[in-house]
Amino acid sequence: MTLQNDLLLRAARGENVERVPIWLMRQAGRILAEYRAVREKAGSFIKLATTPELAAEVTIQPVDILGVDAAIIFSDILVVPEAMGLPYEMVEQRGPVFPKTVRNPQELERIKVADAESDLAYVLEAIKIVKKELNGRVPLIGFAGAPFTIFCYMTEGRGSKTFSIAKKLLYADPAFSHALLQKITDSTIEYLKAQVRAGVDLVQIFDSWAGILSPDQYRTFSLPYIKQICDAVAEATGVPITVFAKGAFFARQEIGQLNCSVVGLDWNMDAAESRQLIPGKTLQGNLDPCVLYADYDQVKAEVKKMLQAFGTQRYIANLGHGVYPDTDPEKVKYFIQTVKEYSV
Ligand code: 1CP
Repeated sequence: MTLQNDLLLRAARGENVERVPIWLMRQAGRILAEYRAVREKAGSFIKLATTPELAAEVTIQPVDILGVDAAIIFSDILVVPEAMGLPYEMVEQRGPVFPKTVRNPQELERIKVADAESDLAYVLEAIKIVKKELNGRVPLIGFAGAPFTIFCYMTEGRGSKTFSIAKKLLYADPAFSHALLQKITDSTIEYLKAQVRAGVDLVQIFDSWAGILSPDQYRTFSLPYIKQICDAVAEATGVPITVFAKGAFFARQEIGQLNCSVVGLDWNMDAAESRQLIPGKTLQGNLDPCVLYADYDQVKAEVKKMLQAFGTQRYIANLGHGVYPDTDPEKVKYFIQTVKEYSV
């Protein structure tokens, strides 16, 4: 099916656009009262994420309500460890927790490479429903966590500011670490390929914890696995791939050389410097989500500054990380409208 609004895909491929496309990381989520109502009905985050009709409903909400130029499938990066044999719980006000972790070769033995078509069938089903219901209005983004970020949760068992248990393993047992990272990578490649077969138009890899690694460690434990994913998914599917490595300002040049079309930036990364370090790719980002707590005039001023810095071609407007849950949805709408208005 041809898309009515393919701005995001054209920008990702480096084709000309008549205005800058925009979407928001975490757009399908707690900022919307309409999301909270569906989540209430589902009973829990996990129930919502594993019920394809409901996951599809909250995926489409931001397209209708906020006017974004893409939908992102409502799911979580943690469905991959779950499919590998490590179930998680979503604890209210605290976030995800894994009752069991993987910290040694014996525990690794019990972890399998996920079979996307069976273990993650509910996500693939949600994708099919969304594609049908979107009916070509905007593209649908699929996603997965980068192997290192998934490794963090599988070893640590929960969120952390430092992920020192995960990082300790990189130093103490590199062979184990590489073996676990490879199993996650193999699972992720198959999962992203399955998402494309189910209908997603492009995919994003979230390396949310990239910034806790030193440049050397990043080159050893994260980049090679993202590279495997980009190479395999690009070859098998041809869809544009976005790599978003939060905090990895030090690795921009190397990320820019990956087999991907788009590089996501956080707000610590300067636009002009990033253009220089990442030639020939589309950039995505990078407004500080806290700007959306400021007044309307300040939001407008920051948007104009961002558009001036990135230009209108080879650029996808977004925040530098997910939108914070207590952001006023009216401010989010204003952000989106302002990008649309000032980028033509
Ligand atoms: O109560 C709830 O509704 C749970 C909140 C929530 C939501 C809405 C979680 C728990 N996950 C999600 C959905 C989600 N997660 C999406 C949906 C699509 C969209 O963007 O609109 C996506 C893309 C993710 C990805 C995700 N999950 C990442 C990578 C992106 C990022 O923000 O860096 C990470 C790190 C997670 C783990 C996770 N899931 C949920 C929480 C609170 C966390 C972070 C845990 C931590 O603090 O370490």
